[in-house]
Amino acid sequence: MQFPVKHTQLICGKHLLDLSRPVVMGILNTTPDSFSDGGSYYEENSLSLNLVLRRAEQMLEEGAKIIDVGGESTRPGAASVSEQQELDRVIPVVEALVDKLGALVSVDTSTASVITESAKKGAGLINDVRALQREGALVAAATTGLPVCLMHMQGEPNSMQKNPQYSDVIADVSDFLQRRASACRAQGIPSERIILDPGFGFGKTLAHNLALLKRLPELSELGYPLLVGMSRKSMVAQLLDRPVDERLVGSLALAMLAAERGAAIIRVHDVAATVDVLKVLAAVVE
Ligand code: 7PJ
Repeated sequence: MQFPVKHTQLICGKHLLDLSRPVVMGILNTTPDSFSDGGSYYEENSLSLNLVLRRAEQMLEEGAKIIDVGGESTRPGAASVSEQQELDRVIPVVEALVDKLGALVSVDTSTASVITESAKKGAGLINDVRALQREGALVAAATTGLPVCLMHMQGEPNSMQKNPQYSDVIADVSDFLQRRASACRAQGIPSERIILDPGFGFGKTLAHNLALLKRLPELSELGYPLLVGMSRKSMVAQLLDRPVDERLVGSLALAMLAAERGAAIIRVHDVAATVDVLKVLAAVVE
């Protein structure tokens, strides 16, 4: 096999991202309540830029090519954040990672003002779990000139896991992603700047997640690079019955399977271990 990405180089602001083989995106949540690393960077109830910088630096040393900064927890049942809260959490972090570490920063947001302000501070990629459907988000993203990651989600985070249903999960996800990619192109975002993501765990049962992983090559055929995020998610818990701090091995196995099936960007908490897995895969593929 060969890694299937067609547009092998993505222009992310000042950074050129080489996707000729799969790369790791490290997760950095600035929320106090994310399910896995939530609250890790808080001191006396306020976000510590110093702790954030140390963690980002570690992920870059371990081989992450992108740091994904999020300020709104999307886990089922998470508290909603105001626009101002999200700006307060995300913008100083983007600025610090860009200025102090020279990092390629992706912003995990659905909010137009967060997209615009992050780009001003030097973010290189917009990652939206709502695929730029919130008011103003699509225009804001197009105006930045940055690549966008469009993710599929059924429903909204507070209710999405209640009873997700599809007539054909692959076709439904694929149709949605193609529609959103068309909307982006119509707004002036060229296809070379579009990344797609099936949205593992976002309004999906275990069976849906497994079907999407098994048939990932079909999504890859749409011609856009794919991003996947399964790290420590409940699909690992359902498969292995493990608490969140014991999901590394399951997450690595899923990362390997996704990369082998064509994922270009793997979004994870455990950077060093995932980079090792991808090196092993690349050695076999090339
Ligand atoms: C994803 C994400 C994902 C993309 C989150 C978590 C929940 N962005 N943001 N894909 N998941 N593109 O990390 O468990 O799967 S937040």
